[in-house]
Amino acid sequence: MIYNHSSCLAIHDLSGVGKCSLTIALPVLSACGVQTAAMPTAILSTHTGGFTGFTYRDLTEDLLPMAQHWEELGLGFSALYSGFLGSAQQTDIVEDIFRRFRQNALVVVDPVLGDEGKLYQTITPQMAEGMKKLCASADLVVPNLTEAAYLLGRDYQDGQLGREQAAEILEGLCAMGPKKAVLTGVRCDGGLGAACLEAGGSPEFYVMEELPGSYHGTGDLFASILVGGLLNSMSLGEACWLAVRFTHKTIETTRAIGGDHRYGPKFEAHLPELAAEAEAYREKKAGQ
Ligand code: PXL
Repeated sequence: MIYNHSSCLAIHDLSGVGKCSLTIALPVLSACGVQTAAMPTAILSTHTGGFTGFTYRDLTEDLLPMAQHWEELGLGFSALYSGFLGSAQQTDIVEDIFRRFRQNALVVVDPVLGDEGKLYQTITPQMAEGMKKLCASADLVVPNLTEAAYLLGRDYQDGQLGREQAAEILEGLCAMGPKKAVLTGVRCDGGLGAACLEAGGSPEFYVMEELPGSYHGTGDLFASILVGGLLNSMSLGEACWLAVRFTHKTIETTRAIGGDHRYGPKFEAHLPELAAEAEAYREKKAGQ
């Protein structure tokens, strides 16, 4: 067995029910062999997508003290990975935390703002504005089409996207600052998946047959697998393909089991396969 020595700082909310954010990032990164530190940006009884009456504890005041304690402990990370933030001030705070820990770390921002053309319930225009700055400080951004439209100040477009349109969005994202971008929820070549670009390179497209319905938490699942793949030394394209395949499998399982999709993707049964693929990749790399 080849041990994975990488570590990640995951900065997302903790929603007690309705898998998303930390309740996806932690198990997925663990399956990929990555040791992960959790920095919760807010604690909620459920996520905000389709639930009402949820509790919401904003942890803005706790983020810097947590980071300072970890600095005192001399901790370092291979990746810093942020997602849903709890308040508008947190975009600046997370940028500061990136500055403190970014030495040798890959900085990944999933700019969690909205989906299907709309902002999530708790996301204010001010937060969306702050997210642009945070994205500019990242090495890699992973927006869906709605988030990319907000970040680039464009109209949201649904439906099939030509390769050229997707490439143009990816170039716009890289022009904001990050050297790498992955666009999710891309419908092209008759399928659904993701497109990725490393600045100066050519865009790559990874799509599979689209399954009907919309599944809450799949963006978080995709981004967490992507980070897990990268922390196993996969290329951006390889990690994208891993994330597309496992997200697709999970949606198949979630559909087969049925029930209320607000409770999140049923990825648990696939974690052993993900762990096996990650380990097989580490072994292959070690043997090269
Ligand atoms: O999956 C994105 C997400 C993360 N965290 C919270 C959310 C959402 C989407 O609705 O509400 C709390």
